[in-house]
Amino acid sequence: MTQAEFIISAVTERDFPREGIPEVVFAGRSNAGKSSLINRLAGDRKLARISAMPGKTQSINFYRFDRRFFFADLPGYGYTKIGKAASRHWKHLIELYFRDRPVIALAVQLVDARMLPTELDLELAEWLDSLEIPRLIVATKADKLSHSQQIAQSVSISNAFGGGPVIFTSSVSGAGCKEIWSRISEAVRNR
Ligand SMILES: Nc1nc2c(ncn2[C@@H]2O[C@H](COP(=O)(O)OP(=O)(O)OP(=O)(O)O)[C@@H](O)[C@H]2O)c(=O)[nH]1
Ligand SMILES: [Mg+2]
Repeated sequence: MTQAEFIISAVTERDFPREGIPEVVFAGRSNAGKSSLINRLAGDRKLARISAMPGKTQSINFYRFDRRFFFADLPGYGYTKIGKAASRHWKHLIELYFRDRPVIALAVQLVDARMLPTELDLELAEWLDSLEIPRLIVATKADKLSHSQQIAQSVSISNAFGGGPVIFTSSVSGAGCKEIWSRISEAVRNR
């Protein structure tokens, strides 16, 4: 696997990369495990910063794999303590990002394997569908559940999103990462 490098922490649309190569975006609630999964997939623990403080990151962090594609780590949503102004800024930035980014090959939507998707998770899924951005549901922190709990949650999470596959993953054990990479490679190839 190729080495990934941090490119930019985008705070306005002017910061978005312009290479025109495909992008895989990681979205989900604050603390869902986006940055941890990116690090695990990249095989580099220090690539994306893991927040001790949820909701602190208000920027979109871009990582590049060779000159072939980007990972975009979105700031998490649903964290109540960030305040109205920051929350507005977040929404605006994300909207700009999704509206005007034809390079997006896949949106990896992360949900905590132990919970049910929230209203915001479902809203995001609907929005991605309306923009015709392909999405992949990934349930994180699978290491916290037994096998039978995973099976039960897999059904509940899938149903909440209106059906479709859910990949269970763990940034601790690496479970599910091979499957996620294969979906990413396919999406990037077909972009
Ligand atoms: N046990 C376990 N813990 C995890 C896993 N993935 C993430 N965590 C923990 O969950 C917390 C949040 O992880 P992050 O990767 O920072 O989550 P995030 O979605 O990037 O959070 P924001 O940047 O605030 O939106 C950290 O304490 C991680 O160590 C996992 O697969 N298993
Ligand atoms: Mg993060």
